Amino acid sequence: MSVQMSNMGPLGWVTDQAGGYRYQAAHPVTGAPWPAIPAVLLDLWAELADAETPPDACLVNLYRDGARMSLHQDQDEADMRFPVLSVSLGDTAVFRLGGAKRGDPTRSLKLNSGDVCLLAGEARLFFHGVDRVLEGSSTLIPGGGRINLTLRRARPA
Ligand SMILES: O=C(O)CCC(=O)C(=O)O
Ligand SMILES: [Mn+2]
Repeated sequence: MSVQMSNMGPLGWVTDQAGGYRYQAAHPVTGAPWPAIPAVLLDLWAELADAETPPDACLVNLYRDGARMSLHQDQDEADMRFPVLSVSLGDTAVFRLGGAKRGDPTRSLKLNSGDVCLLAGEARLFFHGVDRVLEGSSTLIPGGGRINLTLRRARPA
């Protein structure tokens, strides 16, 4: 995967050759807990995703140098009734959204800095990915690129 990743919140989504993809409470290299999810993101989740149950994971993706993300479903969470909410910052992403099956038709849409994407209901398990990032389309991120913050409820409520 060409995207650089970190996390905020009680759980982080990590991967390595030994363990594959998983949620865990500590940074895989340092063993340190992840920093807290900022209040502004918790408020956004309460408003748009779920008013009662907070997210327990916020993935931080950094796209630079032609990084992209292939078409996939978010399915490592315990309860799919909780939506996936993400905030785009910095360079514009060319986002691809399909359907519930890999072969379903897809559409392309741009996610600009400040855009919020909510995968909820039927769309919770829709295939999606990032075809490319339009380098230099924003000056927000020092050093350039795009940051995507993805809030999820990984464990049961
Ligand atoms: O960067 C994005 O907009 C999507 C990220 C994503 O789908 C993921 O991290 O699972
Ligand atoms: Mn995803």
